[in-house]
Amino acid sequence: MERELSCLEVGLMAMLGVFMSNENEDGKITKEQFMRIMEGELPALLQRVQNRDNVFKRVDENEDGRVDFEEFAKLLAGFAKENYDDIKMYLSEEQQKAK
Ligand SMILES: [Ca+2]
Repeated sequence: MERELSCLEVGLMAMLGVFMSNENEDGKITKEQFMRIMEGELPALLQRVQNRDNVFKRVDENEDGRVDFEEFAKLLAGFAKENYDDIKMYLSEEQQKAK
């Protein structure tokens, strides 16, 4: 029996889908691919940073010059955690607009 995906399932699948559509055969993405994803999918996060190179240095925890899914997921979770209040306000404004 098919059921509709929950909101969080959709969110997780979107996160995985963005990564998977960019990953290479080694299951990782390059710095260039990572920066393209950031520009296209998370422009608000990029706007906040002074030095874009630092974003990559921060996400590439094992310093292999590539981003694996674990590093990518940690970045997104960290972004949500650090910007909890802003995201909450943004979502509530969007909900108001939708009414
Ligand atoms: Ca890495």
